[in-house]
Amino acid sequence: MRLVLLGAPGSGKGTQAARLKTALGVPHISTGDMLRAAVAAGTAMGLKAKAVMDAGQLVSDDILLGMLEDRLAQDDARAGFILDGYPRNLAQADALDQLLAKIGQPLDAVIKLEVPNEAIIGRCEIRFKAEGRADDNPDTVRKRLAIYAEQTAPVADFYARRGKLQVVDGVGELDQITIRIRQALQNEAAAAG
Ligand code: B4P
Repeated sequence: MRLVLLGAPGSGKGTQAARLKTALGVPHISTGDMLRAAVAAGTAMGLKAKAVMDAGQLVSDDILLGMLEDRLAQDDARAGFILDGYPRNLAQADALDQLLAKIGQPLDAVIKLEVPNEAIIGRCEIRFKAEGRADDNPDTVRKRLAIYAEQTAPVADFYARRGKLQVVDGVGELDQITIRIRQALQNEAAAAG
């Protein structure tokens, strides 16, 4: 299974990917987690990314593509993957298409988690208080939501035009949302024959 999870920051992509990876038997590849690991390791790239992430902006497409290419080349990704946080703009969507064509691993499904902005701001505020992630600060979350609307929302249209997009309600109990996603994947598989 090669799956992309789309959705606004804080829509629960990472939360759901962590639950789905065992059931689907594929790794959860989160570009946000990879960037945070680079920040924690203090690499040159991590230091550069930190300021951009803390400000709620998107890290450069070149850095992300290189990182993703290396990750997809690892053995465990041969069985497939759940991609969380990538693509975040149309240039990344094009780059992903080309990369997957090059390695002969086209996407099976794209799921978008839909959550109203007010709920997202509330979730991130809870995490900000619990974990102190700078980009969960309410003002920064609003900035991230604006960037999402401007740059990432068109990515959903990009996949919808190809008949690949399934939209799932991301509000409710975690178990319920996981069930909705798995149902959407079954629908996609049935439609693909
Ligand atoms: P990400 O790590 O992708 O951060 P996110 O969007 O906040 O995570 P997600 O949607 O997975 O939400 P989560 O499950 O954690 O990106 C961080 C930054 O990295 C970006 O701003 C950018 O700077 C950079 N970056 C990453 N990828 C990039 C790319 N491709 N290009 C450029 N830059 C990139 O859930 C959020 C919270 O909600 C959690 O606390 C969770 O417990 C809670 N929650 C989840 N589901 C819930 C539910 N159903 N009900 C209530 N709470 C829920």
